[in-house]
This record gives sequence, structure tokens and C-alpha cells, in this order.
Amino acid sequence: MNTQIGTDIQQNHRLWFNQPANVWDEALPIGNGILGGMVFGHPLEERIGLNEDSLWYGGPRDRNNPDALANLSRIRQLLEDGQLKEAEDLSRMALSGVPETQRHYLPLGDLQLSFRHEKESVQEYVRDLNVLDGVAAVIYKVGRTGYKREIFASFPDQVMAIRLTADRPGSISFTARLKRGRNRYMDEFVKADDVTIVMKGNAGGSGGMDFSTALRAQIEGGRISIIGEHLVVECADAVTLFLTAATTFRHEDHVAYTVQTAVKASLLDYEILKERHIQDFRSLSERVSFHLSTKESYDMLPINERLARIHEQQEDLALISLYYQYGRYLLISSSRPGSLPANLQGIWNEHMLPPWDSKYTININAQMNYWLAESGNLAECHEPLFELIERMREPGRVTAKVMYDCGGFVAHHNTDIWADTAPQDVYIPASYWPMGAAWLCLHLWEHYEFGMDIAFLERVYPTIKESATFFVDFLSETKDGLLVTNPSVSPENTYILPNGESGTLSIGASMDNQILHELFTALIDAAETLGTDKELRESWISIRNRLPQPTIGKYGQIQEWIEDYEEAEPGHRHISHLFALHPGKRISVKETPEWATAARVTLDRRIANGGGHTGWSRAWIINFWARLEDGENAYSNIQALLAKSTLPNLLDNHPPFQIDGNFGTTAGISEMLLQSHMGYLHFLPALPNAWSAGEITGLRARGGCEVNVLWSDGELQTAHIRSQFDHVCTVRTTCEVIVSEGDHKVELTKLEDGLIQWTALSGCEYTLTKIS
Ligand code: FUC
Repeated sequence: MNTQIGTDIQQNHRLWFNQPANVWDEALPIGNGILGGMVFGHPLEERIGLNEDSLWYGGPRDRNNPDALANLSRIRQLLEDGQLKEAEDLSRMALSGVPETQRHYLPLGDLQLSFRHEKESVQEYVRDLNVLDGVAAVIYKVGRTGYKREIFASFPDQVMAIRLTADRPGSISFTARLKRGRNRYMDEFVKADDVTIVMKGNAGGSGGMDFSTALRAQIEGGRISIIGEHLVVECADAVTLFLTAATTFRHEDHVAYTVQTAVKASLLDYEILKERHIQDFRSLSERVSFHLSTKESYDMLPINERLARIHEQQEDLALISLYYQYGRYLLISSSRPGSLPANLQGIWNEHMLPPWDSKYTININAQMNYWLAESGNLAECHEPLFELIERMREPGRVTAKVMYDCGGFVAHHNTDIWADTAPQDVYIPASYWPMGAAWLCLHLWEHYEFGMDIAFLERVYPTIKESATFFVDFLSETKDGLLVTNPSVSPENTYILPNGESGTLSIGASMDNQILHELFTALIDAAETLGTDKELRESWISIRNRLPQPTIGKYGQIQEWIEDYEEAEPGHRHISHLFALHPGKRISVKETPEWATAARVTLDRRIANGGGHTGWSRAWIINFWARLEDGENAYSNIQALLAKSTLPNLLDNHPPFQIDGNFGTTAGISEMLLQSHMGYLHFLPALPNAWSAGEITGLRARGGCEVNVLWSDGELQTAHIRSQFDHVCTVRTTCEVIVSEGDHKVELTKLEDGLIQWTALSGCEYTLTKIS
């Protein structure tokens, strides 16, 4: 790598403020998948907002509506007869979960540190977050004394560490408390030993989790005591606080676990604890580096001021790469093997009754959280999602049987910590949509496509198959012999019938057909790869052939429903009928140009009517434009996302804060620079003019490859491809290239349409160079 670029990359990994956070949306997130913290950084009154990923209200329940099946055929008939209102009224009663809603995620509480600083004013204040190291810091001066706090959540040691230092001995005096909902939600305070306090509580609801949070202090110099609920530190030179938390979801004896884990961490020298954390964090964060060449650098500005510049339509290319790395940072911090998947707020939720329960909305949002995992070289961070999908099988089987008398497993548009699969809410535009598990299962196949791990495919094949099995039973036949979902919706848009009646419940919505096409394709390919279920494969192929095809409607758009209905909200945030463009693979500029043109019309219409008004919707739009190979539109939507849907701490704003826009945009940036979903590597498919020179290293592509791309003057200069397996590597190029491996020039086969091919061997690195 060019050393100039290398230095720039190292400098551009920090977001910083020159003031403490007043609200959650300005605080800086840290996390290890299980423990999350939001660092406010006030010099006198520090607040670290705390979360533990398994702290949810209530236990598991069977919410399947016992009256669903008895009314199902009537609902279907009403829909077929066009009696929409009657069908919807009956669905509200017969299909909704009983009770209506799944469980919600809860905050763990706050760590409050009250400092006894001299009265002089605070100066030289900086609060920052290093997204490569996963360490937040607060630095300031009071009088002549310089203070520093370092905060991180360690994955290897399962502890949050807060290190307080000062440049003059004996200067650190503060009290520490654990609080929850102004302490109305703390059940018991325990003094575990002379330096450790524990907050115990119960999450509530029947079967609700018990939990504990332990805080242990280790001082260097000075005195420590516990008075009431307070840990009191006086005149110390330095202090390390160790915070741990657990619930009965993972630890029956959670108090013993939290105290022992804090004690264990405190036996390590702080520098060693920090080094172990940084090494672990960097082993993931540094896999990808991303740099866009620019003459102007704005990293001397605090992040809120950089965002303000974007709001004024200014450019800040280094902010794009920082935002990209921040997306990867957030996934590393909220989704690690052994944790739950990242929910709507990652793990960082402040509210006792959070927006949309801070759970898993699986008609787009949870999936979007994981779009960056494979391409962004964080495949192991995808694992918590796989575990949740696998846990959904059992409840999903019951839902399939009780509601629809079908085999296989099914889930609707939400799930929670207990992998609940019964419908959520009494909300026709979303609730009665049986496609959630089917879409999620495509993540299992995608993980295989990137990593080519046969053992993983063997593990997940039964899950993919069981999801498809549900539809083998569930799909109904139309007069024309097509197989369709009934009832369902096109999340979450409303259509207008020619008689003026409007509704959302529908038969064979386009998104359903597109998801099913991908699901059956994945299943057929998986069965073939594993050499299994030969006879069933034939029947799956014939089901796939009978699914309705994407259709072009009267505006030249991809039709959202099986009929070319008028949309009640043409600017709706969901753009479900472009699933086949992204994350699906069926619509492409090269293979299906008419559909691609219709997809473009669909997007233009959505945007012209106010679409993209939520962060996640804008993020999906970025991915769509990338797949349409339109860099200018992709980039202008990134700018719009930064200007309109990004909070001061760079977290995505629905509004309110919802993390999917961060993850979705990060995935979209990868997609602009490298695509591999069409069976070949496509470098720089959607490069905007403003990104005329740059480099990205360590991206992953399907087929077990890692790829570096270097470009200038808007054109590829070199690419490096490291192969993990022997395979035929196919590349799409628009210029003349040579490919070499070490000193050897590689023999290329030229296919039509600018595709070149060679046999790549495992462990070899191939360099593709443009011939000028
Ligand atoms: C879907 C979206 C909303 C929101 C919610 C969590 O229902 O339509 O915009 O993102 O999920």
C-alpha cells in the first residue's frame, strides 16, 4: 500500500467532540456484543448509559391465536372475492397474536460518577472514540491538573473497564453509583466486598429475567470505601472501575458470575486488559481499510461540525470512510459470537418502553443490520443472527401448525429474545406477513456463499429446508395455476382498488414472490452442493417455476402487487418490490435490463414522492442505486443520509435513533466498490465522480475471496484477489488488464461481455493491473 494513503487511513478513525453529551444522541457507544455503554463524558457528573443484551421484559409465551385456523379459509376467500374490508376486519381478530405484542428490550441502568473537582472551570475538553481500537476517552483540565478517562467494553474479558487518571498525584476523588430508572427499578443493593457493589433487579413480566450489575474499583493511592449505595474514592492517583452484568438468560447464578468476572478482570494489570481488548478489536476492525483521496481534511473539526458542513451541501470524503468504519465498529460492538443479534438500537437503548420495543423487525430492519457482515469482513459477527434463526424453528413450527395447519416453520414481521414467531401488533400493513423466516434464511445461504464452509452449510441446510417446507404447504393456487401467498401484505404499503377501496392485505405481493424465488433457489443450490434431496429438488424447481414473475406496471415501474394497483403512498419508505434488485439477485443491469430500467423508474417515483425519509429507507436506496450501477445517485443519497438522517454521534436517525441506517449505508458503500452477487467480481460498479481516487482493502467477496481495489481518475488501477479455495475466478472488466501471481503472468480465458476467467488456487494472491 502507498504509505501516504496508509498514514491517512490511520488518522481517519476517530470521531470527537469538544463538549460532553447532553442527550443519548450525542453520547458515544461502546460495546462487546453483550455489554453496551453510552459515554456522555461530563467532567463533573459522568453518565454511562448501560445495556446488557439479554435484559428483556418477561419470559417466553405461546401467543399463537387459537382462532386463526378456523378463520383462515374465510379470510382467503374474502380476499379472493375482493372483499378487502371484511378480510382485514376478520384478520385483525383471528390472526393477531394473543396477546398482541412480543417482549421488549430494557435498559440496564446508568453508571454515575460524581467528581469533586475544584471550582475552577473545565478547559481543553475532548471526548472521542477510536473506532479501530474500540476505546472512548474523555480528556480535560481543571486548574492545572489534566484528567483522562478511558472506557472500553472488552470481549475477551467480558468486562467494561473505566480507567481514571490525572497528571498530578492524589487528584482523583469521586463517588460512583449504579442506578436504574432513578432507582425505581433496582430491587436490591448488595455490597459484595469492600470494593464491589452490586445492583440486583428483575426485568418484570411473567418469567422475566433476574439480573445483576457489579461495579468493582481498584485504586492506586488514596482511599476507598463504600457508604450506602456509593463507592467513594478519595485522593487517588489512578482508579480502574470494572463493570460486569448478566441475567438469568445465560447465568442462573448471575451475581456470582458478575462478581467473579469483575474480580478476574481486576487481577490483570490495566495495561494488559486494555492490550487484550485492543488486540481483539483490531483483529476485526483492521481487516478492512478504506480511503478516499481528498485535498481537504476536516478531522480537526468535531463530528457535529463536520455533519453541519454536509448539511450545507459541502463535501467531506474522509467522513464517508469514517462513517463506513463506524458501521463496522458498531457491528463489532453489538454482535459477537455468544451475544444476541444487534436489535433496532444495536444494544444501546435508553428507554423502558423503547421505540418498536427495540427488538427484531424482520420485514427489513434486522436483515439490514447484517448486510455489511460478509462483504465488510465481519462474518463471525453474523453468527448471533444465525443462532436466533435456528431458535425460531421450534416456535415457528408451532405457529405454522396452529395458525395455518402447515409443516415447516414460519415467522411474521417481528421476533424477540425468545424467538417468538406469532404475529406482532394489530397492524394490517405489517402484522400478517408470513415471510420473516424465509428472508432471514437467505442470510444462512449468503454466509455460505461468502465463506464456502461446507460444515456450516450442513448445519443450516435443515433450517433453510424447513422454512421452504412451510411454503410448500402454505402457497395457494390461482386460477392461472400460479402459486401465491394468501393472506399477506407488501410491507407496509397500501393499495387502492379500482372501486376506490384501499387496503393492505393482499394475495401474492411481489416481494413475497421474489423472496420465495431466492429461497427456493438457495435451497436447490444447497441441496445440489450437499448432494442430497434429489427428488425433492425437482418439486422445488417446479414450485419456483410457478411463482409469479416480476411484472412491469403502467408507469414502467416494477409492480408492487400482483395487480397493477395504484399506491396510496407512492413515496412509501418500504420499497419491498425491489427485493429482487437488493438484497436479491434477480434484477440486474446486465442480465435483466428491462427489469433494471423498471427498478430505476420505481426508485425515481418513490423519491419524487418524498421517499427515503427514514434513515433505513435511505440506506436501502443507496444499495439499490449501487446495484443499478449508478454511483452519482448512490452518493447523493449518502450525502442526504448524513445531512438529514444522522444524529450528532453519527448514529442513524429514523427518527428516533435506529441503527439499521448505519449498517445499511455501510453495506451500500461496499456494494458501490465491489459486487460479487452475479457470479463474478465487479470492481467499482458504482463509483461517483467525487470519489475519483481511493483504495479499499480487505473486502470479502462470494467464493471465499478477499479483495483490495486501488483506483485513480475514476478507473481501476490494480486489484488484489486472495483466494481461500481453488476455484474459477471470473472478473468483469471494462478495460484491458493483465493478471499476475507473483512473477507469473496468468493465462486468461476471455468470455463475452468483458468477463475474464482463470483458475485461482487456494492461498494465492492474484494482482490485476490495468494496462494503460
Ligand atoms: C418497520 C418500519 C418502520 C420502523 C419499524 C421498526 O415497521 O416500517 O419504519 O423501522 O419497522
